[in-house]
Amino acid sequence: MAQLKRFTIDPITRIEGHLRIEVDLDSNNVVKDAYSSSGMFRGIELIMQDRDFHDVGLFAQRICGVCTYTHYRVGTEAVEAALGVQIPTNARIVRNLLHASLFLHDHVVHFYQLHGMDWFDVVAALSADPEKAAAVALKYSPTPYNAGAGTFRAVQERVSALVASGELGPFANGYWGNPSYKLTPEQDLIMLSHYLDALAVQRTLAQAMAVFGGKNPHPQSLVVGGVTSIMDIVDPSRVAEFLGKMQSGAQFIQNAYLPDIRMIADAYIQEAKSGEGYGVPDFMSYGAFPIDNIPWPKGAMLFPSGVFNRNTGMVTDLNADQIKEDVTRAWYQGPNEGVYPGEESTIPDYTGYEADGALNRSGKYSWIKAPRYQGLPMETGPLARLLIGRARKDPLIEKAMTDFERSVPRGFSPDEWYSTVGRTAARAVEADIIASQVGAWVDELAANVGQGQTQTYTAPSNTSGEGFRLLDAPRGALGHWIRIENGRVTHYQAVVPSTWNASPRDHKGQMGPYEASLINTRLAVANQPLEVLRTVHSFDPCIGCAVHIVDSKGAEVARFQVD
Ligand code: NFE
Ligand code: MG
Repeated sequence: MAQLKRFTIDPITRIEGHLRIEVDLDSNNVVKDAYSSSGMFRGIELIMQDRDFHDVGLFAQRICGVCTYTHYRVGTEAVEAALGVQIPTNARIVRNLLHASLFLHDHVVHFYQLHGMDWFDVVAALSADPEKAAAVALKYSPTPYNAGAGTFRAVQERVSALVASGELGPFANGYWGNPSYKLTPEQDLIMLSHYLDALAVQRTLAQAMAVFGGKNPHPQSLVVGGVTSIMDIVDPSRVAEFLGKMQSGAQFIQNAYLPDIRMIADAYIQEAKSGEGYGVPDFMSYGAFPIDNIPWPKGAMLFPSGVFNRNTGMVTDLNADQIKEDVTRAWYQGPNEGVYPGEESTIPDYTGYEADGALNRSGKYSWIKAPRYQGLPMETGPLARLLIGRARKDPLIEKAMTDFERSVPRGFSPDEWYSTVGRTAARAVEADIIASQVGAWVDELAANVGQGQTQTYTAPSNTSGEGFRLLDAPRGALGHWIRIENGRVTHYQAVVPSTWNASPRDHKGQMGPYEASLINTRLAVANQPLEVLRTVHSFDPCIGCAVHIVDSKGAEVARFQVD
């Protein structure tokens, strides 16, 4: 067998945190082996020790600067689960509205700012015909977003000036001209123009969060037992302000994001049909957006929970007992088969790199643990949520997926979801589903308030207990486990979406989802790993979340024990 070539991308950019991907290429530049590693260590779970339970959400929220609110919510709800607190309906709705603003913000920023340039060629966009581009935009939406020839010409002038100055700014270091870019120059120009529009849209969505959350990022209106947004929910002008900002985000999703994904699905037909970027066959969701007050997992959710296997087509109910974190190949101590997060410790065991700087492929090689469900790696995130919703015959999700499949001019078969194109499309479809619910949730809130139900908070009556909260974040399945004794935290463990997806191998040698998804990917140009980046980015990696414990020098880290 011919010698494989090692190719290292470190760091992966346009993500949160520090991620390294090492792949082996054969002589045709096809990926034959892949390793995903984080070189970053943090300590939020450890910081939680001995804190007053009221502070858990605020500390947990600092796990990440991107999905801030989600750790705030799940940390707070873990406390509520441990103490047996039932929050009032208004609090559940406000928490969902805040979550909706986070999901829409994250998905828009991800597709354009973090992932867009894996799909579109900025330099080629400059040679497009603006009149033709305006006509092309009409092929993907009857009402395309800010897509007139004049707008496109202005975008070209703006970006050309940047290129002429030699200061490419956000467009520096791209693989411009790579043959793996499949859009026409006119399609590139539409994407470039919406990339710039998205910068304003994300600001509006961040402002939406601040209406009920007080500020963004890191909102501050959740407390154990409910929310403190009482002044905002009884003031129709505040509710209208939130709704207006969310509706303007929804319009962008309808008229830019979804149409642009249709365009990509159209152009990247070969990548979608061949399943490029498909990784593991198992998909998991804890569910998201509870729409009744019945405790998890029995209550109804906008996105139902479950575990789905592509090969059998079967969806099964989740059993939290089946979650374990395997650290055989991660820089921690622990037994081979892993430990349930409710019992798990975080004991660093840093063993370093090979002498030539490569990952230690026979030993430990990442700060990211390897969560497994029933011993299996799971892909989690928007694609998992859609596949599980479809398998559970959820009418809203089924309709949204079918509508998308039909809306791609060349058609889009159900098998094509199992690809990088599909994973990216799923995020847009999900954003549209969420946006479509916001009006009804706001109406429900207004109806409650109109009937005099203004309660937003239930005081906790216990100070000790044990529990967990499983709820999906934008990137997938998020769990926080907690034990509280006499008002103080004695155990904390978070198992986060990017930990599932970016996980290293486990004691059985099973690859994590990023790793598995890269196998057989072919690079069009040997030293330009565009296709690898595209697939890794399609998961929307967040390494701050994934490790939640930073050794900035890569040197020996102090040892500490939780429990
Ligand atoms: Ni830091 Fe997060 C989300 C969580 S991680 S972005 O979504 O939890 O994967
Ligand atoms: Mg953890």
